[in-house]
Amino acid sequence: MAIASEPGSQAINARQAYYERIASDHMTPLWEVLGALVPKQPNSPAQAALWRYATLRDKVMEAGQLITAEEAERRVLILENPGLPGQSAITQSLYAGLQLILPGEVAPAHRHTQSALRLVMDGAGAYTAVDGERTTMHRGDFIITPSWTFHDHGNLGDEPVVWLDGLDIPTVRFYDAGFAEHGQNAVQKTSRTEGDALARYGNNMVPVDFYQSPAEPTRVFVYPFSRTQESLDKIVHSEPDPHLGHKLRFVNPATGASPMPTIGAFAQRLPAGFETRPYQSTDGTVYVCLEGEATVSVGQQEWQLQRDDVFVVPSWQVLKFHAQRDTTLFSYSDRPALQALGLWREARL
Ligand code: 1HN
Repeated sequence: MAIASEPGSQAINARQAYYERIASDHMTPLWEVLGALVPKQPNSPAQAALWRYATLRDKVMEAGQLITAEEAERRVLILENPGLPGQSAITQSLYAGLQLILPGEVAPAHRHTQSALRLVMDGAGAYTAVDGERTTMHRGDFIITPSWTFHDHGNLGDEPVVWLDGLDIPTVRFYDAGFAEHGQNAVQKTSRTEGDALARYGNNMVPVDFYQSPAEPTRVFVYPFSRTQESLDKIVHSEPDPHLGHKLRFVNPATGASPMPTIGAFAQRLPAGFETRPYQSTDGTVYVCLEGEATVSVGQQEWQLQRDDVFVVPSWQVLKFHAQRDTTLFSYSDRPALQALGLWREARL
């Protein structure tokens, strides 16, 4: 094979002048960017990053003194990836934020094409309503508001309630498919009693004539932490996966697919003393440490995890855990979207 000769300075200057001439016609040479466009492996501009819960809580409580939930519409601090400044993104495809609702407050009803999930972190007495049904939020509950469902939040208790929001905002922005509208009333009227959807669709049965295609979101909009814990507590007595420990994915029970088509969610238990083998996957993933104590390493970074800390693992970065105590992790990622597009890969090292 002939070795390409290096261009002389005259050739370089001629090429540069040519690039400038074609730029005014909105054209640019592929050969200058081909390597970056088609990398040998993912090389995300997103960075591994950790947010300490103590800091998150302090800062969002400060916002509680500066603006009401009603005025803000949603009183949220965005967790912005340090490698993606100004993009309201924690990975290239996903958003994360910490939301606070104070006693007596209402976050008014609206709907949008962006899909959302909540992971309840702190406090009691708040509810989320989704398309006519309320659910009381408990710590560790995983709650969804699928695309185009009306949702509002309220705090009927006497303490601040804080949760993590996960949305597919960058994905919907990428596809230029964002629509939104306000509800008729700030607090939507309820049409079903609390627990109706879980009883109807989330208890090993569905209404007799109910069928869904895999891309349709589940009617189950709350996955109570008590149920998640029950499953993890039972399965820890079996052999853990060497790379993942005991990891379960949340599903639409009617189809077996992800609860929502653009965001997948997972619950994971690492037994005390367990060390995972190195693992990488193309779904950039946001984690919450719900219980326990563990060291996590992501690429060159290493952190000692404390309760409620949030961290992000960008696509293809090598992930390892070492649990000092029984540790429970919640996580969400764009895995179902990548799988639908044939782009999901993992490597077990
Ligand atoms: C939203 O609707 C909520 O409903 C939270 O609580 C965060 C971020 C961007 C767009 C819509 C909510 C959001 C959001």
